[in-house]
Amino acid sequence: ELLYPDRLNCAAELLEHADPARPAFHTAAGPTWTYGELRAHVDRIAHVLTTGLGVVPGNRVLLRGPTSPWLAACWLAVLKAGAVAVTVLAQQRPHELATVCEIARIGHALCDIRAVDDLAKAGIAGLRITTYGGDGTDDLLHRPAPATPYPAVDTASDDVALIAFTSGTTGRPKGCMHFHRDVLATADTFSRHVLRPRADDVFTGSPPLGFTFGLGGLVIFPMRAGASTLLLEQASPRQLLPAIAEHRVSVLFTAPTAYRAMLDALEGHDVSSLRRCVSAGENLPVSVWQAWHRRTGLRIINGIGATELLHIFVSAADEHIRPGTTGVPVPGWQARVQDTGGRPVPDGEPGLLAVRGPVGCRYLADPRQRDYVRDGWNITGDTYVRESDGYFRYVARADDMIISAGYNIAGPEVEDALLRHPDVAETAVVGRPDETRGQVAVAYTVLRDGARRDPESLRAFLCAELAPYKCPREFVFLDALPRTATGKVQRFRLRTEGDG
Ligand code: 3SK
Repeated sequence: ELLYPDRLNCAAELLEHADPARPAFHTAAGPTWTYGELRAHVDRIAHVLTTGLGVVPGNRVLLRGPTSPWLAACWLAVLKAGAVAVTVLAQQRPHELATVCEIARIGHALCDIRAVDDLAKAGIAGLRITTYGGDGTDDLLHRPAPATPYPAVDTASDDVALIAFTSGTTGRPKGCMHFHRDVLATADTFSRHVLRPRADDVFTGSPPLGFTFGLGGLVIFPMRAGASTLLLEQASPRQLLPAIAEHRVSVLFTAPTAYRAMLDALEGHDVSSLRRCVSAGENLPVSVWQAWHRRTGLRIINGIGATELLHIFVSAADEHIRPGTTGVPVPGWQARVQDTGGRPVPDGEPGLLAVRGPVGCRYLADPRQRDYVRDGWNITGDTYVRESDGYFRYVARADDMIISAGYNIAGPEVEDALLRHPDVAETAVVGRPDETRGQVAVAYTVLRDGARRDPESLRAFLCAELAPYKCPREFVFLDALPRTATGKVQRFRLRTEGDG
């Protein structure tokens, strides 16, 4: 069991234990910050926030900017000052930002000067915006502040530290409140038991800090271990590969599609420094796991996490990894598969994944809380099978199961097969309403450069791999799949394609 003191400020806890002389953050071009320098920057920002800007404990502060050491320092300073950090994604547009500010009643924003236009355009009444990274005298980093340590605000371990927004794939965004102790709990469960980082590790990855997958993987976990992170503003697969070689990165966090794209570009890149590769955010096709293993010798750590629960709760490490499954409950977590009435279903049968552990879903003023938390279990919205040996195998998002002429078809299984076709770069298989069959499976596919659009060849390939009822009725070719700002495929947009 995780025991934290009643009074706990997680930012102070993350900052205080590392050796001040050791590296904390690297960037592609700029100088490395040591933990001592990071602490000094955080303390300065916390002074400006409280004495200069009048932020008081409990105030909610919006943070917006590309991934950078300054964004991470602002996040730590807000928490150290006892305020609540609300991170948003750089891609979010003015009306989305306005919704977040309205839901979370945000009064202050710290915004990278390069990302301020959309925030200013949102015209949010009562929002005080302070920029960082500019050269004006009112810029956060140029404002006068004492050069003395900032004493962390004595927060309770169950004071809210951050509100993470999830857009889901549709609908009004939901704000998920997380406590100071939750931040440490993610590091003391998934990171401590599965990732097992060392102080000499160098982390990097693509998820933005406004997505808790990135916040955990690139800030919380490395800091908890006294390790360092290469924070990349641009982290496409083609940019990750040379960065891994140049900075001798040892721990990589990215999404399944990025592993697949890196495989195509791997030739000539040295990734021998990697010792841990984590994949989450979407289903990891077994073919991608196998190809990565074949080419690099590394076993990708697959995981399922949720913004509602802050980070990963089912996963497995090293020799415990079983390709094609997500893994087992992370120590500290329990998981089961149940029916819609909350009754556990037998092993081997699909049902809804339900989990409980040190972090729980707490939506901010949202009645959908009742759907997510039932009888003390968090219902993640994923369909899973628990195998008889206790491993959890992903089937589909519960909303994404395709029911066609009485058959249940899991889109990810068909996608996995289609991805083995040499011409296929990306694919999403969804159900489209059909008068006679209820739904039919449609494969939306992005082909590799130069490949010919040949639905018959794809159909023949799939029919050799899968039972005929699982083969899509239709193939639609796209230049790119529609994705959310966090990289998840927006299947609802494909399902309703053509609905006007
Ligand atoms: O939403 C997700 O898929 C996710 C995965 C890992 C960690 C955190 C999150 C939110």
